[in-house]
Amino acid sequence: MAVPLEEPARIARELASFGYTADREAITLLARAEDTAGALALAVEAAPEDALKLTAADVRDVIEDRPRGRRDPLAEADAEPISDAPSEAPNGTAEDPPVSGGTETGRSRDVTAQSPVETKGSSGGGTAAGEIDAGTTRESANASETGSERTVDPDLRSVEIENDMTGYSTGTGEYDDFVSTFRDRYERLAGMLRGRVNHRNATAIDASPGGGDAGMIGMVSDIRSTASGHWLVELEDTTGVFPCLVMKDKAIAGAVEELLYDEVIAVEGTLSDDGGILFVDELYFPDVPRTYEPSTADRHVQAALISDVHVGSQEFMADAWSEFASWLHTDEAARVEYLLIAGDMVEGVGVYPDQDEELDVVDIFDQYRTFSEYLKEVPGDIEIVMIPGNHDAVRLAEPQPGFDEELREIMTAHDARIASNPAVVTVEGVSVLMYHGVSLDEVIAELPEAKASYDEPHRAMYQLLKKRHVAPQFGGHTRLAPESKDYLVIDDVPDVFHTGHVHKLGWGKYRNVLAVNSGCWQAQTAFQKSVNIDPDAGYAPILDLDTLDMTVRKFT
Ligand code: D5M
Ligand code: FE
Ligand code: ZN
Repeated sequence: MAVPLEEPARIARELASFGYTADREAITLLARAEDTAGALALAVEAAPEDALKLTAADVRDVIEDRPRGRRDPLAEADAEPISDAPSEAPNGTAEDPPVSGGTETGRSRDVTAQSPVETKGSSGGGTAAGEIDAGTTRESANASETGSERTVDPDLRSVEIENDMTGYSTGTGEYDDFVSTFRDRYERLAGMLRGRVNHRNATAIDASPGGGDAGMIGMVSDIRSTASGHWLVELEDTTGVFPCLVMKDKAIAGAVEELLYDEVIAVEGTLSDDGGILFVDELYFPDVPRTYEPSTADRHVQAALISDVHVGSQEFMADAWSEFASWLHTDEAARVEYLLIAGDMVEGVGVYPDQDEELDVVDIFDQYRTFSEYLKEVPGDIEIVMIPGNHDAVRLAEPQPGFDEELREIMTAHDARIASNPAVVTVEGVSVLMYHGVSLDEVIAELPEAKASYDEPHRAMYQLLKKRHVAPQFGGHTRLAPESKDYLVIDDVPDVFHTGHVHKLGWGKYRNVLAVNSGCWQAQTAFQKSVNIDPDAGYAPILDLDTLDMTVRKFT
């Protein structure tokens, strides 16, 4: 009898019901045991009282009927890889390994494996799914090979989190705090632009006589078209505001279409004879240097980049999630050692009008409890990092601090790392800027279709990289919390930019930076139907940290 693919997830769920997570090795061993249920019960009974996670050693103790008791941590570190362990597994198990890669039913499909370039990228999940459909006929891996591949060496791992403002919020909501936030934004973005133009401040330019060259770095405070169809862009710095005119027939007029309020740019040109206006010849964004070279990991290791799980919604795709979690237990996923979740863990309560009609779990804490149960299906040896989104129970205004103690208590089982939105997570040398993505709605609404659309969310992400700010425009969809520092500035160019929120899958490279919008685990809601949002649900982009290539897997 073939062991169904969901076996590992079923085992993980069963363990979860006893309050345990487990290593992949442990689950593999349980799945292979002749009497899985019996072994599971024994393992749970024998597990050290204070343990949250069952290890392979715990399981081996009961399967091999070794004397029970606390394991020796040193012995565990030296434990044999599990390829050597299941000698008791009859040969028959080779045909039904719980860790088979792909199934006949094609529940997990290798949607596409390509290294996108700046100009191409994906064009949304639907199209991408049609491109390559590998994996559906892949043979199951030989059980005797499985163990060695799934050995995880914690010493090789590294996760560092920067720009995490959790616990450092200073804002009181006073006007003065906004002044500091914007001052900080200006200073830091202006610092990136200083080498490009010969900057003089607004007051100095105002005071200078007409004619001659001038350059200025400023925050966009107004954009108007003139009666004759030119663009009047007002730039503000710490000393004042100065009007800059971009003629409609100049090549740079196209750049005006990309401007958002409150972003910081530099311009250069000539002053009008009366000195009252700057005619712009050049316009610069802080941008990513063209020569940017991303860092990569020193070994072949992968990270799954997901977001928008929306547990608690009637549309949460529990089956797809379990397929994904099961796949993580397979050999094919043996190198997936990190799981990054970019916000909207749960559906939340009262996020949108009439949302309660579509709730499966109505209490917010119960939603996190349920989410935590689903998280336990993920192998216990995968490092998880999560940031909040607009549906999560943290303040809505950005930057959003990471989950508070009460929520952490609920989600302790998997020992996930929790950071603010946004945060920079460096995984084995690869820096991943994680941001939930509420500003993407704004970028898509404001910019022309070709520059940003729901079908190509990564293009909207390119705009944020170009502006070196994750949420430039203030006062629209995106709510900003005043802080002494602007945590939304993209100080250092990341190697990977990971967002979610728009529920559309899309990825591509912008000047060598991989931008990934990761889709969702929620089927179309009534609201989304009413506004024609067709979500890409059940996709898991898998990133090779050593090459920055991506493979997208579909789970249904
Ligand atoms: O956002 C999912 C996507 O759908 C995102 O692009 C916003 C949009 N959305 C969803 N519901 C609404 C309502 N009620 N008003 C406006 N925009 C909406 P998520 O954060 O997952 O809800
Ligand atoms: Fe969402
Ligand atoms: Zn969202």
